[in-house]
Amino acid sequence: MTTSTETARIQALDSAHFLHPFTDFKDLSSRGARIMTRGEGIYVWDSEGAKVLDAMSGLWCVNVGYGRRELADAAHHQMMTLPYYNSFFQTTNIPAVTLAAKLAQLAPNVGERSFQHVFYSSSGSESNDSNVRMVRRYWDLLGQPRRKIIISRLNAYHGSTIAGASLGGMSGMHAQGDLPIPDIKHIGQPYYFENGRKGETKDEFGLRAAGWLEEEILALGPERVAAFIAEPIQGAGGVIIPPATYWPEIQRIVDKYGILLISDEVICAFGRLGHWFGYEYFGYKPDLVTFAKAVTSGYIPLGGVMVGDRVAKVLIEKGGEFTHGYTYSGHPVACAVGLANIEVMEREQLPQRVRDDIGPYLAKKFDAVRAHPLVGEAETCGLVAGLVLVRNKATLQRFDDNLGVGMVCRGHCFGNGLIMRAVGDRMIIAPPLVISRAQIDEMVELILRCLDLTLADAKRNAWLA
Ligand code: PXG
Repeated sequence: MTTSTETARIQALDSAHFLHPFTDFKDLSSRGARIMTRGEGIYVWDSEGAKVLDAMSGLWCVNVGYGRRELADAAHHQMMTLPYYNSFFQTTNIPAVTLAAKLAQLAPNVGERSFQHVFYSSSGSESNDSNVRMVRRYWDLLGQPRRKIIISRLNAYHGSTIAGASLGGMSGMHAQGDLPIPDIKHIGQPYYFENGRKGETKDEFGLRAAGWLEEEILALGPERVAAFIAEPIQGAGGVIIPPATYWPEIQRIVDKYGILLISDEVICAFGRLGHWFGYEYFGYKPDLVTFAKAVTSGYIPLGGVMVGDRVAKVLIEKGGEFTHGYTYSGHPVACAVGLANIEVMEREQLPQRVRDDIGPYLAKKFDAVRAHPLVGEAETCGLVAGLVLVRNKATLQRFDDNLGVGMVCRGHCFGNGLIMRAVGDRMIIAPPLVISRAQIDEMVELILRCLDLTLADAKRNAWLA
């Protein structure tokens, strides 16, 4: 713990020198950033000594919780043995090889599609850039160079590099920097609460939303479409859980037109949905799987792409040199931490625990959240959950965007020892997979308290209908 004077000093340095990601610099400078100093289990502490329940696992990544010695020891040991060596010029290193083999073992084979190969990066964004490079190379090598277009979805998040932000469907990001780049198209998202029609069931909507992909393929011409990219559940977009009919229909469509399927699992892999990978939960068959974040539980940057046999065979057999890679592709320290992280997850059976025990427990506890007068819908899947704040529970009328009701709620969370994210009028959580039942109770109580406080504000400001 530091003193308030020390907090003020660090905040002044922060605003003088550190440009934060996705931040209004001037606004942050006027309020001062909260300084996080320590973490243990599912909690973090700030420089004023306040303890906070981190229901976002950092930023969807600290799946094994804070303070795990095994991961720190693995980094220390690897740094003292071989902190770095490149894998460009016919050299390799033991942690990178061992982790690649481990990931290949964990990624379930689906039908004729199996995953034997990994391409490493240091983040989700870079991994999706690698996907664009690999997908285009694949079709070039097959003599179909016109297949360039990658179809994605509005409100998707696929990273913040030029390609990642283009693949993503965030209008605010596209508005800065002339994005998307050419040959990337977007279809609607499978968000029933927003896009479902009156009288339409969730399942009917799921089929209709998947149908937008077929419509887009036909409008563009199937011979121009290279791939479809999607998150199993849209994370940063607000935890949008697709209806059960959505993914099987997407599978039928990509198979019909022979286009590649990229599953961006930067959030959904490594136990979040109760499986090692999100595509297992929904039962579809991707050709490429993006991972990052929880592969190391966020202890050190690491990302990559699981490359399915369909693509790998072509790149390996026909490709010659693939002119793409990063200095830190297969970084030995990051891969050693990844291995230690997966060892912890296996030993503590974290994916199974999410699937069979703590995920269903969270779902049950969320009944109370769903019943809250300010909540129009609340859904969970594994250990992610999202809820939407509404002006009128009976009619499900939503708040005007300009009121910033989500930010009001987030403010109450911030002041009451809970980290819960706001995405517009949706509040979302993704707690560490090690959270106990008692801690889920504590988290849900905090959520309800913050919803009560937000409701009181809404009443006071006459925002309710
Ligand atoms: N794909 C998905 C599905 C992601 O969630 C990325 C790619 C990019 O990963 P990197 O490691 O390059 O950041 C992500 C990252 C939020 C938020 O506000 C979510 C992410 C990143 C920053 C903020 O929820 N996800």
